[in-house]
Amino acid sequence: MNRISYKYILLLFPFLMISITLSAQEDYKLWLQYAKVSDSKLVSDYNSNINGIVALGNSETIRVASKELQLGLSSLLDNTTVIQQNIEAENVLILGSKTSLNEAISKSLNKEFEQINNEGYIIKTIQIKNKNHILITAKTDIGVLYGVFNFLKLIQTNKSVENLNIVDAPKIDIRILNHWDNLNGTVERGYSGSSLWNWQKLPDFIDQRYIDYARANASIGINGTVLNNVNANALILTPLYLNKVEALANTFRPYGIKVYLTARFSAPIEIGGLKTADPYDAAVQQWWKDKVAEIYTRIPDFGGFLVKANSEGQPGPQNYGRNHVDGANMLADALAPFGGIVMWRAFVYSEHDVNDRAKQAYSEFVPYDGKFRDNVIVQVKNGAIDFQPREPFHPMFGAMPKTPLMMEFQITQEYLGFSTHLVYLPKLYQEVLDSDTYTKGKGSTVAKVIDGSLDNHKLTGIAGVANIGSDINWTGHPFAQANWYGFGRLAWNPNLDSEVIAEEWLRMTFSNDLNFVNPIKEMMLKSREAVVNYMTPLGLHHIMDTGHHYGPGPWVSNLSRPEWNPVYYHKADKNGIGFDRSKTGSNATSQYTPDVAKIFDDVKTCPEEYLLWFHHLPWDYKLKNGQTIWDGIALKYQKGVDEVATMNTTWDKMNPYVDEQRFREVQMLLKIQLKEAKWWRDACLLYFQQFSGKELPKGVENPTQTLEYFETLKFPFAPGNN
Ligand code: BDP
Repeated sequence: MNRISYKYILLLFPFLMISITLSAQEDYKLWLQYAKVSDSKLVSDYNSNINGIVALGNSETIRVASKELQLGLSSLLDNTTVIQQNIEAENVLILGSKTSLNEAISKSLNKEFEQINNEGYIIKTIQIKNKNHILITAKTDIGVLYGVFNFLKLIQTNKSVENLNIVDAPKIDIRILNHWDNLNGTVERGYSGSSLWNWQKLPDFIDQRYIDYARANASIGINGTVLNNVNANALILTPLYLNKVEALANTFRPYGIKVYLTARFSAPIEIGGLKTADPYDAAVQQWWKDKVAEIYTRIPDFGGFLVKANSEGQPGPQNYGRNHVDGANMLADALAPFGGIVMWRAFVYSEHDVNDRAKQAYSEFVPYDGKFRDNVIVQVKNGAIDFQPREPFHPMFGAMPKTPLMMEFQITQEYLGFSTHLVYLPKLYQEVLDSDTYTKGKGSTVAKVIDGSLDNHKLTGIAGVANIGSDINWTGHPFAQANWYGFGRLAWNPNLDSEVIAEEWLRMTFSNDLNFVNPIKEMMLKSREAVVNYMTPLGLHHIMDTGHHYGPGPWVSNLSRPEWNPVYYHKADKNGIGFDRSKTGSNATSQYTPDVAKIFDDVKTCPEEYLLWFHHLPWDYKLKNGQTIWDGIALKYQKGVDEVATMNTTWDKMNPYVDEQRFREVQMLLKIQLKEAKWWRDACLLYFQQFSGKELPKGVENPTQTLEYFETLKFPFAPGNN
């Protein structure tokens, strides 16, 4: 490089830096962009309704809430209204919890207060001495904070703030993220950088990101976080680490976020110096009691433990001839005096069990219904196999009426193209939540099982395996932020429509311009079916390459555990394809209630999206549209690719509505997605074609590489696989 160009760069440097920081900030700001409202008429309408803020109460949370309000209003509306003490002017925004309100106002809202729980909020236009004001109130300060975020959302999405009367409350108590973060900074199944938690610098260094993380979560109502991996390291329970955990808990507290930890079942041996971790052993019980007491002296509102036991090699009560109830209840007894809970995972399957893997969790857990302590909730994964692009709902939902069950969704895209593919997951979550278990007749949806309304449970919860990491944009893909957002919204209310969620998110994150919102919303909504089509159409599942799960690997058959091999799941041979889970096969269908079992069992009534999940069918079996299975599969793979091509052309037109950096990022990512969708199509079709022996139907593009080529692809350093 010559001197002139050096000089040129040096001159440009400050500007380059500014533009990098600015656009990076957009990525970083998630859905809390607070971009200036572009319609000036709207701005003046809003401003005429907001003449000042009166914040009642002086907790940290109220401080955070009023700061948020000031930030939002100044940046959305250039409204630099300040906090004031008295309501003198008209149209003042008042925020404060019930106890901080004067008696007359509080009484006038009795009806509304009755409708909300401790985390709900009320946003209401009220009159005081004939003057209009907007009141944001709740039973607790955290409720007020939720109200503030929702008030700002009205402005962010250009809704009216006249005559407000909003009463809203979460339907599920524990709305929690599960971080599969390791103490060495890596993230299991993480595709957006390393762990947010800098254990080395904690507790003294509080990274601004911890605060921004808490704020983002509070804005969508998430109220808990499990900091560390379910494949747990006992060291997190030592004083060295508890000190650091305490610092994080202190940081998150004003935002209503409780900290939970994973508990390694063998911790009493590994860090406690005991010879056993047998839950029947008195010394072991005492060790956990002492450990829990120690945690609560540091973190008085500690949430409790998440436990993966006797699953994929993790230690558990079965190592001592005890069962899940023994293990969970021992921990529950230690936590109960402090109000803590145990989230005991039901993700279990064993290589020694010759039964269909899809049946094992149900078989192992359902007999224990009603035997767990009141502060135990069983955490059931979405899908009896493992977070696939599509799985029928887990048969445990509805099958344990005497035990609270919580849902575990995966937000990180282990099986859905990592953080490279644009897949809008709330569409998937909604499909599962709306599924009908029929356990108490029609309408016994999964949502009703987990919000406790079906069986009257007090303890309710929903967990999302986080997709958050150290990347500037938090989630790797700008659109993966929508999955974090959407998880939070559905955790708050599992009956929300994923389309409504997509629209709010787009408006807050990018633009209110309908020329942008409408086509991109449609693109998001279709993206989930697209990934199903180009990866695992018609009920195929778990045919990803093994270990890292990146890309197709339907041919893999050499792993020691049979159920780790894709061939176990698709069972393709000369006679056909699919896993027979009907009465004639593994009879997994019998784990559903008779109404549901009947539908899945009969190949004629089984929804085609689950066809090969429940049935093994000949290659020339006719689908409802008259296509053979072979043609149907091939055309679905092609359709998935075509859908991604359409996503590309849709996005290419969005340049005018999106900042340059995010526009480019998404554009590049969609190109990779298209390349990988074709890879999936070609590799899977070439592989299955060996068995079907049939030509590709008209309309399906010819593969550009051989099967041997695809089989030789290796990715030893694919992320997330530690
Ligand atoms: C599988 C993941 C593995 C997790 C396991 C779990 O591949 O990394 O540890 O689930 O949920 O999906 O425990």
